[in-house]
Amino acid sequence: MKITDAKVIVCGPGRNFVTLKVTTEEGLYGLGDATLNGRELSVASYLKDHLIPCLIGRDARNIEDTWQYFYKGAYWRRGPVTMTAIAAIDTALWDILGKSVNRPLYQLLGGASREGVLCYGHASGETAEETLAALGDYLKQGYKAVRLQSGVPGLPKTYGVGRGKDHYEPAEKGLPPEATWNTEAYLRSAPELFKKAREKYGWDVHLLHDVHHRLTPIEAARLGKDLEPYRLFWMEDPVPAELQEGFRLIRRHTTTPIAVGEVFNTIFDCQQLIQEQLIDYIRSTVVHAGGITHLRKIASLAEMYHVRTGCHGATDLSPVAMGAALHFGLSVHNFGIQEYMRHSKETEKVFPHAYSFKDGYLHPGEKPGLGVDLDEALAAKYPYERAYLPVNRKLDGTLHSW
Ligand code: CS2
Ligand code: MG
Repeated sequence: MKITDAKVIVCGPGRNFVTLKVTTEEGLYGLGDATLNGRELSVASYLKDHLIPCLIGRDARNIEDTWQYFYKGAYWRRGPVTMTAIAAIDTALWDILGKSVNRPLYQLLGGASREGVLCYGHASGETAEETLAALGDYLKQGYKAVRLQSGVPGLPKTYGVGRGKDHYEPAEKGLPPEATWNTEAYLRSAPELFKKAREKYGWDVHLLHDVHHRLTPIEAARLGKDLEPYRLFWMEDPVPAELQEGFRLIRRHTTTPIAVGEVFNTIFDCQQLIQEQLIDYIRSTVVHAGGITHLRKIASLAEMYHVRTGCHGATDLSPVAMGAALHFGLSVHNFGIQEYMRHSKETEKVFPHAYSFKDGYLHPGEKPGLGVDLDEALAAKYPYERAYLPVNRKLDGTLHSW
């Protein structure tokens, strides 16, 4: 099953995406998401200029060897651009394998371990009241788990709020927008939001929150303690996670579950967090952590330490990544939850897919491989336009994690 062609399709239906399409001598093709929000063209070039010349002629069935070839073969290892490029190749090869035996991918990963993939939506609003109204909408749609993000009093805008009811798109065309941040105002307002949510909607819905890398460990410990009465499903990215041991301090002070990992790209970024049980959910994804092959290895390590998966699923991960995540999530034993930030209508049209949502659960469908396609003619109608994620500054102008 020789690979005879591989091409990179860059398009912008609602937001920018990079997709790899690999074709074999039998005419089978597989897709891989290669989107890295704000740095899309770096991955496109890494694939086009460096990896694809070495991919042509390889046997598409040798997925593990191809992974090792591009990981070890680069000499310069790890990093989001490298691992997203490798992920795209890996995902495309798994897609081809499923198509070659006419089976949905989850059946090649060990079959279904559950009926459906529990997912969470994103309720947000400028105020707590707006956010709670949005939460009510998600409950009406049948969601069992909802992330709450609200504006911070005194700040013009903040992460996770805005851009439409059903989905949130942080990247903006032009140069990076500048946001402002006030930790003290945030630490006062966030617990209030969840207190009101529990008072209004009770305990039958899982509530999640994304701190988005913005606190110090002691501030995160304080937030975790303040949130304990509201029993969150998780507090996400409480601190920047380069210092894995920093989570020991948070763990000493609070039982609020912790989720980390959407910015990780290899098992080494989370090894200590998992082995010391400093986190409860690992959010690494198919598209940014080296593909299905590597994500399975991360999940296996996590399983040993009671850590469950909670894969990232924002709008900047294409339906190709979502499809792959759902096959993985349906099968992996220590599954936790899958993020489901709905894509725009334009995105859905360019990437027709077999996955579906019902009563708070997603299912990848039964189509061979990933069950996701790319309409290249339609994609060509949505050209790429450079866009950046915001940068964030404290009130005194100090640059801060966004
Ligand atoms: C967020 C993302 O979904 C999440 O948990 O952290 O929206 C993140 O900000 C974007 O994926 C960045 O591109
Ligand atoms: Mg996040």
